[in-house]
Amino acid sequence: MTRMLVTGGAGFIGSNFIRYQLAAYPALEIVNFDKLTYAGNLDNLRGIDDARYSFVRGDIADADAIGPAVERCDVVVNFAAGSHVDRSILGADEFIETNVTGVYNLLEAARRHGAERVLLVSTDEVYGSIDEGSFKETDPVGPRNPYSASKAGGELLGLSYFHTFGVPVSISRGSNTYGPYQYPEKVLPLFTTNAIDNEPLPLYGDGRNVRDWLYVDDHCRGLDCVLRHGAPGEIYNIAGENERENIALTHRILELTGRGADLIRPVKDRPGHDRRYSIDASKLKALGWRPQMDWDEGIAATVRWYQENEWWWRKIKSGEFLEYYRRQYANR
Ligand code: NAD
Ligand code: TDX
Repeated sequence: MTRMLVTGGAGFIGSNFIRYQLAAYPALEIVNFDKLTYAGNLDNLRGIDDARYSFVRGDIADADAIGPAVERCDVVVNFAAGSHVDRSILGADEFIETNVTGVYNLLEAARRHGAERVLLVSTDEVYGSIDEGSFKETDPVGPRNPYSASKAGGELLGLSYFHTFGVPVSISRGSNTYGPYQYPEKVLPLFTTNAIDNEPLPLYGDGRNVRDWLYVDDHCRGLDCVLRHGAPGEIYNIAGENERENIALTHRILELTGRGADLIRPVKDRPGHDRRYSIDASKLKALGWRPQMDWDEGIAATVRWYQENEWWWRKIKSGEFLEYYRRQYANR
């Protein structure tokens, strides 16, 4: 593996992954191919000054653009996606375009070029909700919102390209990820930055939905383990092993920002809101990976990062974001 194409590398997890790979593998070259949608942000990569790293602006849904980028590389890691459930409920067009058609274009290019490995970065949400126990990779998918359905569609195409054409596709299913550089539409950075500004925290429904929180560095190490030790045609869960109710997460953010519970604003629930996500990561753990970040330390470090990096999120929380925020939360 000498040259890696990272698609969607200007987003949250992709940018953390690029930093990690450049630091861990001195001989590796990385091409970051990103459309720079509202969620793509070159500030996420600020400070990377390395001849082994290059950026190409492009759309994976454009077959003519992604083909040559895939040809330049040996390995493809796809992060590019519409990634926010609430936006997929407001309108799913871009989710189908990127998460299904875009992934299809990547697979076609990888098939033509004979790529060494394709890693499709996917999500625990494809399983749907589980009241008790944890999903294993052998369980059927049951996505319940347009975002997760589009991610499941991309995955299934990937597996079909493995079985039909022998394209060496692996799939990862990560839990809710948190850490620096996460776009503040997702609950953790949204609530943290709202709390810093003494603004209400819009908590959906009864606040008892459960998510499994995975620190971004643990997610990146998990992806690296799948790439280097996982098998083509296989799926790997990447769990944080750290399940929390949203209300508990909210109180922790308030504590860390020195705000009171009066900022909590219960609002109408998300349609089709999955109650609980839980995955079993035994398969990846058997390859030597495990989540390392302790929750108390991880959430404290993350909240501190948003407190210390207002330069990063204040720009974002103006412009397009305000329009989205009004649409999503006004009169809710
Ligand atoms: P993000 O929204 O922060 O970043 C997505 C990136 O993809 C952005 O840089 C955007 O510009 C780019 N992009 C979007 N459409 C594109 C297109 N058509 N062509 C090229 N680039 C495009 O997302 P994230 O939270 O970093 O998630 C990355 C991946 O990980 C996604 O595939 C997501 O489904 C998956 N995932 C996310 C989480 C999570 O909690 N955030 C958990 C599990 C899996
Ligand atoms: O304003 C909010 N209020 C609220 O109560 C928002 C934005 C969210 N929530 C709740 C909904 C969920 O139960 O918080 C929980 C987390 O919500 P999100 O941050 O939107 O994440 P989620 O819907 O769980 O999906 C995330 O995890 C899986 C990522 O966005 C996906 O990209 C990933 O695949």
